[in-house]
Amino acid sequence: MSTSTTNTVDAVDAIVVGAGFAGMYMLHCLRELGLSARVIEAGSGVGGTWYWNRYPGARCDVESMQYSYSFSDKLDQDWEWSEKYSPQPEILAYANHVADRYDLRRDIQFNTRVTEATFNEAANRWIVATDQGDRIDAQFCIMAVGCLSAANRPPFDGLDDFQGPVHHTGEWPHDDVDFTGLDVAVIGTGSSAIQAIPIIAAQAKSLTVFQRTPSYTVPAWNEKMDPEYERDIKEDYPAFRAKARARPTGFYFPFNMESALDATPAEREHQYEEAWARGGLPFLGSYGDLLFETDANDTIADFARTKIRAVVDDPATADLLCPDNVFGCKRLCVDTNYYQTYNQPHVTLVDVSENPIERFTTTGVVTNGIDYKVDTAVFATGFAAMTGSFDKIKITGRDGLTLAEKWRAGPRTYLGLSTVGFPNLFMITGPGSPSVLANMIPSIEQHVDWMVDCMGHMRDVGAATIEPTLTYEDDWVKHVNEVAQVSLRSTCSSWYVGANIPGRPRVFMPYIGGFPIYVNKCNEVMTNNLEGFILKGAAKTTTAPRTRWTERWRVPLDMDIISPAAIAAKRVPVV
Ligand code: NA7
Repeated sequence: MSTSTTNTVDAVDAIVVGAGFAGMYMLHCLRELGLSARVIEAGSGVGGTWYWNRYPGARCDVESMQYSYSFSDKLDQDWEWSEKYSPQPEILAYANHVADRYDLRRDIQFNTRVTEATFNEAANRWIVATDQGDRIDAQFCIMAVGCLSAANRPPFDGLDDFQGPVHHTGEWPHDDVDFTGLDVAVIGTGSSAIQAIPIIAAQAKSLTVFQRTPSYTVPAWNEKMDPEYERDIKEDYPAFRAKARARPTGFYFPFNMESALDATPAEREHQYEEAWARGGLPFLGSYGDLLFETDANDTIADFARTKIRAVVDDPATADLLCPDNVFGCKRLCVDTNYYQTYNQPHVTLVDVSENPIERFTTTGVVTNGIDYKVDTAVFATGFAAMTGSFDKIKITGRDGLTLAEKWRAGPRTYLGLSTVGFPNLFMITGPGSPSVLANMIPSIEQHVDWMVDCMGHMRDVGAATIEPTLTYEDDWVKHVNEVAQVSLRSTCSSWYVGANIPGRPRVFMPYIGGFPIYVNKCNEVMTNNLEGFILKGAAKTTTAPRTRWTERWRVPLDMDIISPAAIAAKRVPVV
């Protein structure tokens, strides 16, 4: 579909905002359900996060065999990943393959940004407006806008006067950016920076990294895909998927339920060494209580700091790189040669924790009175997570209430799927769902499957709108907050709580209770005739929803790991 410049109102059953993995799968399912749909996408291609984050070294931190759609065994069998952890171009190629394979592009309008979505109460329909002048009328408005899609660009003084190019990792140019022979600044040391820094350092004449808070990072030990491993999984991919879905993280890895504090120092050392040698996010599964007990967490944090000091030659730089906060409180990073990079003579680490970046000059970055001369700057400064992508659109529900107003003190949803006052507005991996704390693609599929069954049910019973009740929404928000308090994760200033952006309310946004518990809850709500939701206009309210899509989420759970006893004993792996 080409970009429209008309002002006529088009009508479809569902409008989907975003053509990342969420919007693509939603479109595929809507078609199967027999609903008409249009997807609006700001980029010129599909892939969402993997379309925008093209920075050097961008790579998924969930293993390739687990980071893909699971809805088609044929797709699972046909696609081949080349590495243990997929690089961004390969994930984007996969997204394009899916778009071609299911002929998705004909219902996606690219290069178009949704600016407003307004619920018309008289008609029970949404009117969606775009920056290309479109006005689209739809029964359902489905937000597939991504959790990390609104780039945070700190408004440093003097930035407009800086003569060199400035690139944000999350809005990276499509043309190659060549740092050869240049003096480069990288601002930020989160996941994106940690992936990009070793690659940029290999090209640049000099690299100055401005660090406000050091991150913990575990080596990926990335390698070519082991054909035997791939063959084993593909022999029974559905069983492997089921095993992964039964894990709190939505992906499978070895997890030790024991307490770190019950082990002797020698046992712990052995356990951490083994887990470090396996690398990646599963390192956090070394013990069951690492994210619950500060004393337990101290043991893994000490181990990680020892590893940093063993690699980094200069003790002062090593000290700066050693975090002093809870291990895994902020999102754990996964790297290739990050710490080694600081042993190169042309790489400098500048601490801006106490003396923030004051300003940009035409030729540099000033902090603590020192002007660091650079030709170009990379902002690896993260995102307004979870709600930032909603904030970019003026969303108006019943009684003229905007979503931004409703969420002023923090997002409020029922199951992260929908919110009171905004009938027929669905959110894929919205705040209040496991989303970023679980494997994103299964999280997306589970949400979409639930929504498609829900929309199918509405059609079956002739309902015009669906909306949660305030009581159920309040109870869910309370539960999300209570569970978050159990974990040490709620204690630090991460993007999980919105604290990385000045002025945002501090609320732990994702649901930390674990993917299987959450999925069970969604299944239960569906089985109980959409408990907690009000359907209006339905002719036959007693008909139970058919569960054509959600059925595949009724998997046996790994009760050792997610049982109430495990939760009470604070032994739940969260990544
Ligand atoms: P992150 O993890 O939010 O990292 C952003 C980094 O930028 C972090 O080190 C911030 O320091 C730093 N930052 C932000 N603003 C400033 C200012 N004003 N001055 C100096 N430094 C600043 O984003 P990423 O893109 O790396 O990763 C996001 C997720 O993508 C990641 O967790 C994975 O799930 C994939 P701070 O820590 O706030 O002090």
